[in-house]
Formats: sequence, C-alpha cells, structure tokens
Amino acid sequence: MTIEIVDVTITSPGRNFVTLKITTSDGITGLGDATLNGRELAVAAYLSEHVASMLVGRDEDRIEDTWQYLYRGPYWRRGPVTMAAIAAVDMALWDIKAKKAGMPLYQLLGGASREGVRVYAHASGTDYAALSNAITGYKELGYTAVRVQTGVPGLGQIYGVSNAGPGVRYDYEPAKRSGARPAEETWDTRNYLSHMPGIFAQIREEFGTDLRILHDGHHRMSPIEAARFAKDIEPYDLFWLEDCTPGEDQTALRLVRQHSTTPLAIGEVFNSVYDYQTLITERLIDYVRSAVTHTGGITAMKKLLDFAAIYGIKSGIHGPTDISPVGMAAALHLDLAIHNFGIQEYMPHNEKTLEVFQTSFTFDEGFLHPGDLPGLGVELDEEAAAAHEYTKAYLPVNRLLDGTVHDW
Ligand code: CS2
Ligand code: MG
Repeated sequence: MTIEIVDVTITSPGRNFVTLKITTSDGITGLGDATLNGRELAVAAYLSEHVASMLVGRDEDRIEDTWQYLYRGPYWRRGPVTMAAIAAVDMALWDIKAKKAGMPLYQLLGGASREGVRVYAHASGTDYAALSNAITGYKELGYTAVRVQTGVPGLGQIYGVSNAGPGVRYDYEPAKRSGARPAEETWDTRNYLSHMPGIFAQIREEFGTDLRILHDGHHRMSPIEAARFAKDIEPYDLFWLEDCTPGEDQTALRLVRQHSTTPLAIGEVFNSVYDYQTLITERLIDYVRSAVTHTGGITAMKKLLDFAAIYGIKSGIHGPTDISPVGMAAALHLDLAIHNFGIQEYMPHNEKTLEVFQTSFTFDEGFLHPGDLPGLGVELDEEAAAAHEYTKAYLPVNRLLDGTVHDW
C-alpha cells in the first residue's frame, strides 16, 4: 500500500488548529497535529507546498525512513515550523500503522507501563483568593497536581493568569485575535520575585504538602534571578519550576543548579534533541517539556525521552489548548508506554473543539488514559471543521516597565 492523499485542514473552534490527514491507497486514514500557536499558516504552507508531493506514492509503513527523508531531505533542518510539519506526518503514519495492526498506538510503543497518566491542571487567579478558589475546584475534580499562576501587584494582565473570574477555568487562551499585530503586556521581574514565594507559602499553609504544585516562570528571569527564585521557593517543595530562564542558553542552568534543588522543567519551545544535549547530559533539568507536535512527532519524541531516561530525567509533555486533541492523544500513548514518565499537562479543550475532533481518551480522578481504539483514537469531523474559519491570532508581546521588549 502507499500514501495516496495528503490533506491539510485549518480550523478555528475558538482557537486555530492545523491538522494533517494522510489517506492510503487502501483507504486507511491517519491524523497528525501541526499546530504552532500564532504561526499556524507557516506550517500549513510548509506541508501543502513542500511536503505533500514528497509523500504521495511512498510506502506508509516506512515511518523512520520518511522521518529521515523529511528531516535531511530539505537540507535546511530543525526549527519550529519544519519540526511541527514533520511531527504531523509522523503522527499520521503511526496512527495508520496502529490502525492496520488493530491496536492502540501505545501497544506498538511497548505496551502500558502504568494504569493511567497523572495530569496537572492550570489553576490561576488575579490574586491569592481567586487562585485558592481555582485550586479547590480542581482538587474537587480529582486533580492531584496543579500549576499555579497568579497576578503580580502593580502589573496588569500577565502570562498564565485567567482574568475571567475565580474558579475552575478552562478558558485561558493566550493567543489573541488582535488584528495586524500582537497585544502587549507589561512585566517586572523584581515585583514577581518578591511576590511569588509568599503565594507558595499560602498554598502550602492552606492545602498542605500532598498536593503537587507546579509553576511556570515562562522564560522571564535572568539566570541569576532564576537561581535566586529557585532557592527562595525550595521550602515549598514544588513538583517543578518550569522555564525559569530561557533554556536555549543551556549552560545558564548550571548557575540555577548550583543554588537550588527545586526540580526544573524546560523545553516546550524546543524542537529537537540538540536543544537539550547539555541540559540532559549534565542533568541540568529534571523534566523534558516538549510537545510531540513541536519536536518531530512520536519517532523523535521517543528517542528524546529514551535519551533523557539514561540520565534519570523524566517526561513532562506539553499539553496546553494550543496542542490539538490529536497532539494530546499522541502524548498520552507515549506517556502510557515509556518507563520514565513524569507528568502530563492537560488543559481540556472547549466543546466546539471536541465537536471537530472526536476523541477517545478519558479522565478519571486526576489521571488520563488514551483509550484502546486502534491508532491514536481521534477522528476529525471535516464538516464541523469547515464551520470554523481561520482567524489570525498572535501570542502577546511582553515589555518591561521601561518599554524594553522582554520574554513573554
Ligand atoms: C505554557 C503554554 O502550558 C504551558 O506551560 O507555557 O501555555 C504556552 O504559553 C503556550 O503553549 C504558548 O502557545
Ligand atoms: Mg510553559
């Protein structure tokens, strides 16, 4: 059998998604997520204009060869656009292979290594009271781990904080349909560094020590600020501090490690194993944060996580709403199968998205399971997808109080 049809679907049920669908000469279909938040059309064009014609006529079973063909063939390599495109092809081919085998994908990856996949929710609030209310809501839903983000006095809207009011919120979508250019937010690290340790102290005081607490620094601290912050929050026993400083400056994490034992997670903006090479071989991180969608797919992600396992580093796969249900399903199959699983991020998609993507993964008491349908277990309703037209959306740009552009 061979690859016969390659389709790219762009849909926007509340936010933009790019989905690749491959159909074989025997009519078997596979899906891949190619969503790159704020740059969706770049990946869609890369797939439609440059990759699709390379795939038609190829043997769909030759997944590794196709991956190498798409990675080395174009000469230019790595980067978020290329690796999201390769990821979508890879996911779709694994989906097809598992459907042909009549088994859920995790069975082809070695079978289940656990009963379920522990997930963490996003609890946020403009102040501690709103954050506390959100944490309580997620605990009541059965979550055993929450990421906590809160407003900072003196600053307006900042990353990660839903200002839609207290309680369980699944509707924080950072990409804004802001017209020709991104919305702008203002940031001050000094306010943040002095405010946050008290928030963690209040959380531990109110919720005790069992709850796993995660926090995302979102690239905004300098290495020495990250070292200070990681040291200041050590007493609050975080499950991880994420993106404490821009991770592409890999050796900067040596400074953070010298000052703190707070576990570190990095990598959601990375797209290849080479972005992690120093971080992993020097054990400068504890969790690999990449999404299957942004790192070249299941083939590449399995290799990356097996490499990390040698150094005692675990998975913490990225799972915000800008990873589609297809990308989330791919993550869950890997999460269930690998030995060095850490935790899975889970921001549930909205109802409209779940009308477009029919999923089979299930949530129970803080754990997800990918389900046992053959393949990834997700199908795309193309008619429903067509009802939601693409609308340009940008992630915000961050500036310091003096107007200097900063990491968002
Ligand atoms: C965040 C993401 O989930 C996270 O850890 O860093 O929500 C990130 O802001 C978005 O994926 C950007 O599109
Ligand atoms: Mg993050």
